[in-house]
Amino acid sequence: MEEGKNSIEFIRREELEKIQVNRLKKTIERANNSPFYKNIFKKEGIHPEDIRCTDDIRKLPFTTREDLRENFPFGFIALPLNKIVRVHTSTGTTGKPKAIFFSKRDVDEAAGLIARCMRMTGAGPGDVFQNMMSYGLFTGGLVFHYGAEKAGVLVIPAGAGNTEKQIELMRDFKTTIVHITPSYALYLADILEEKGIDPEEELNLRIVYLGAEPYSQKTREKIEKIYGVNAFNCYGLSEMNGPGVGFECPLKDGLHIWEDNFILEVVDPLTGEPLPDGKEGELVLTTINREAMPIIRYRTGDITFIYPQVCGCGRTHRKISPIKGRTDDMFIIKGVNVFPSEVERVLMDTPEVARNYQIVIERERSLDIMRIRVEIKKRFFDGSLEHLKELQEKIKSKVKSELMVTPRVELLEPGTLPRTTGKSKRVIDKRRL
Ligand code: DLL
Repeated sequence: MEEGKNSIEFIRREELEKIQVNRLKKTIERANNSPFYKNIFKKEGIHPEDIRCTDDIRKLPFTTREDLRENFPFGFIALPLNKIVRVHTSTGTTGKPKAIFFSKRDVDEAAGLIARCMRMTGAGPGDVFQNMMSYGLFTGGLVFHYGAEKAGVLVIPAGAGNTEKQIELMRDFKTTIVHITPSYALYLADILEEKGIDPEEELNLRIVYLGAEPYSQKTREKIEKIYGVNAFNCYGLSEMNGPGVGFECPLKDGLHIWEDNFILEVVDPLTGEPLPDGKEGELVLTTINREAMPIIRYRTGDITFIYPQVCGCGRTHRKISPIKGRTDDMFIIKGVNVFPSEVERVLMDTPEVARNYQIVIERERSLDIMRIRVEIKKRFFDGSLEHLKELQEKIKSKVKSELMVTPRVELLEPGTLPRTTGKSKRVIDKRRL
């Protein structure tokens, strides 16, 4: 694969479209070998020749999480089992997991995309990369690991957790890049602070990849400041290989989706109708370069929009905005739609706030109430009661004016809320318990 301006990243749109149409046709042929799609294609009379341009994708039906669950474990595989070399799973909060299968080529192609993302952010031979994502069925560990090796960096397969060891590894091997969830990055910062280690002075970090959960721009800035690094947003989901589906370029304004591997759509979550660029809706993705388990028009549940303009970096693959949240994370308080990430944005913009928070939704006499439990910096917590009351009011009115919902605010001492080394659980919806 050529690198630099002649690489696939900078390909002309017309050429990219041609690749997409050819690969989409091939995907339909392949998918026809899986029990799930064979049945649907037969019922709906779908053939590869129906595809003449990328918009023809709209002739194909959506695939949902329920489809994956109902056809667990082998209903989507399009290759014989003896051609499949790996499985990852993703568990939702309820029910059966989703199983995602990879052929040898799929493993290699997924790694190629990660390597592409890493190079795009300036990583390469000479870098020491510590992967602080969990290894095992979760894709954040292994899938990223293979890609990092392909990018030629020295990989430390640290996995998530075991914070003391992480710090030791970072110091011993002079780690320059880490891949971590934003919540773990903040937790790690707490531990470093407790130990009196100044991350900017005493560690060698220059890049942090933050992904696997939604977070606000303010949280990114906080992490960049604490560690003295450049932090890049990394988006992905197990169903589409795992990490590296969308990744920020050095301009850090939106995430490029690698359109030679995925066809990108944003639809109205209620009607499924395609939305124009710039309009926020649900991201729908189709794999067009996978053989073991093609997935067509997958309803990701993630809320974003496609950037209407071409990126200043010159890459022609379109960008999406950072994921605001999932359709099923959104909660409605007195008729107002609220995403946890919006609450986070307000909190992280408040200087007195420390690094951890939780949103509790409860019902009181048939009214929905949002309670924000937020840790504040020690020196403010130890301040006068009067100041605490003022701060409580300040947060309350900021949330009210930005989100149009009046919350109850509980101020907590740092370290009160549970901390996580993986994906955090920010919302406790007591109405559903
Ligand atoms: O979280 C894959 C991954 C690993 C991505 C490491 C990035 C880094 P799942 O466990 O299947 O896979 O969860 C996928 O997590 O649909 C989003 O809702 C959310 N998500 C992932 N990355 C981001 C991100 C991995 N950068 C689900 N921003 C997705 C916001 C994210 N949400």
